[in-house]
Amino acid sequence: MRKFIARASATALFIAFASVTALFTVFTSAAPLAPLAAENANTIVMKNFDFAPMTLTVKAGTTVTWKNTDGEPHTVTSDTGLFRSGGLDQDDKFSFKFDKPGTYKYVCSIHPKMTGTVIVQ
Ligand SMILES: [Cu+2]
Repeated sequence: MRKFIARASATALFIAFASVTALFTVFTSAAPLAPLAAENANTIVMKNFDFAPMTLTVKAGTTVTWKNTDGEPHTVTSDTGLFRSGGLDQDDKFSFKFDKPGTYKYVCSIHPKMTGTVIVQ
């Protein structure tokens, strides 16, 4: 009898847990996430002394935005001089519109090991 009760309460616990999980999934997968993803699609984040993603592929005419999340200043400096952000402090942003197809390499001029590439199709 005790064994049965233990099993029954384990089952009840599992069902309760599953219901909560299902509800949580329903609420967290609601529509508001979609616009956020679209907004971030052409954003490159500077984090832990890296550009993320290191390579971003976009269509011609796209404006790419960089955002520095580090406590250290970074820059977005094109290898060819096409664009140059100047120093970006934490939470600062820089945007550039890529009109022509090509491969655009850039670095952080303060930390030259930080490199990134934008591929415009
Ligand atoms: Cu840097």
